[in-house]
Amino acid sequence: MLSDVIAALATPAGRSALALIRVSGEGAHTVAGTVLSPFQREPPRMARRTRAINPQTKELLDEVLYTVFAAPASYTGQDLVEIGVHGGLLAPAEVLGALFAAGARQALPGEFTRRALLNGKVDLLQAEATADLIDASAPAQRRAAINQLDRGLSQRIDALRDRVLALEALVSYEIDFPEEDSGPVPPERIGAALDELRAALELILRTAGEGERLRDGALCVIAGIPNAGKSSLFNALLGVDRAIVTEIAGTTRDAIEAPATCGGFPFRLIDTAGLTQSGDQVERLGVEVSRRYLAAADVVLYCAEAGREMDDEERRFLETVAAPLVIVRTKIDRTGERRWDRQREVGVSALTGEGLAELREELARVAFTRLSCSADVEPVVTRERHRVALSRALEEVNAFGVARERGLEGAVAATHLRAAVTALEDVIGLVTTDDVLDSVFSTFCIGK
Ligand SMILES: Nc1nc2c(ncn2[C@@H]2O[C@H](COP(=O)(O)OP(=O)(O)OP(=O)(O)O)[C@@H](O)[C@H]2O)c(=O)[nH]1
Ligand SMILES: [Mg+2]
Repeated sequence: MLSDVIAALATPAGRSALALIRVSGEGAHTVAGTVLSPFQREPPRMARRTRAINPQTKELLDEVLYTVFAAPASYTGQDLVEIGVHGGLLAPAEVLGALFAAGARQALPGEFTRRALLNGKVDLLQAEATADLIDASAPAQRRAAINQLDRGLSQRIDALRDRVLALEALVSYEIDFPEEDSGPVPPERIGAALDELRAALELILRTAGEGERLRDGALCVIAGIPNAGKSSLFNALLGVDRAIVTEIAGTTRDAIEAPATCGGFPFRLIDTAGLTQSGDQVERLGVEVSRRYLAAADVVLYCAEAGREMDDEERRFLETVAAPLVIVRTKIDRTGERRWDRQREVGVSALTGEGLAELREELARVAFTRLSCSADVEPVVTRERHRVALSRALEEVNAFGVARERGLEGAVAATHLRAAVTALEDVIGLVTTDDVLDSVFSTFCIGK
């Protein structure tokens, strides 16, 4: 299964100038050679022009450009052929169909990259970064993905693993010479190495919150009393009229979600029903939904009209908000309403667009404090999978410290370091079980 010949369209289906088909596996050259005529394996990595022919009917399907790669020097590490065909719906489908007739089978989502991983061409972090790069919609997501693809995060994890291995070596030295009172390794040295390791693990784990937010988009909930201008602001930030706006209080009944990019960072904007103690049942349900979103928010954008004093109820509400808060003064275009606390509040007009750029920057600063400050891209932990494994490594390192303090036998304490190494190797994917791979690759597109 890991070496049979697979083929897939690597570009999206639809009207386009060109499309790319990939064929990989043991015998990929033979399969391609059945369809492409003339076909030449040598020298590899050279683009050549040829004709794609249906092997059964001998019908000419397309004029194509192909490149042969010989194992292990290819994306998958296997024999591979890339065929550039004309785009559109038919030419790629006909050539692909001919390849299937010649013995290839349709590749599963992510199967090319999965083979690359199994053949040691990329590690699991790089494979994940490939998918992240394809899915990136905000510039910051692309920067993080390309950094991870370039082994930024992998190198960081490698370095942590080296630290644990070094500590393991120090400890094993101690185990080998138990009779020497202080041992050949001063205990302070082990203590210092342990502290450094712990600090390094904590440092990378601290990037997890923003890192995961960077992949999923920060949940930004727009709240405020009815008619405050929430839906208008939501539409203005999106640049399209998604939510209905009227002068009637209680227009929005349900939460509406839409993705948006602010200051280069990804957000999931939620427009909500105005917070009120309404008697209307539908409206009450809407308010209930708003409260649930508020509990999960990464940042709350609170709207209040400029020039209007907030009442006690609003103030009480603001005190209950757990997430970082951005207070927005809306409708600043209205004459005589240009008063607001410029130190702590952002004034905007959905009508004229004034203040929107500042608001976007403020949102990025609040939801991505660390990432928006570090000009160069530091590797960040972008998935729950990484965070869980790194936390496990930290727990084991801490358990090692406790075992030493309690004076446990060196060999027993050292088992925790072994477990920490395993946890770090899980992050990079050195030894990865099929179900982990299945869950990573299930989200890939076909042809990657
Ligand atoms: N002049 C001006 N009017 C605005 C602005 N933003 C909103 N409005 C008006 O204020 C009214 C309410 O706006 P909405 O965006 O529906 O307010 P909301 O907070 O979503 O209201 P509910 O969904 O009912 O809670 C509408 O009549 C809008 O046209 C603005 O920036 N300037
Ligand atoms: Mg509304």
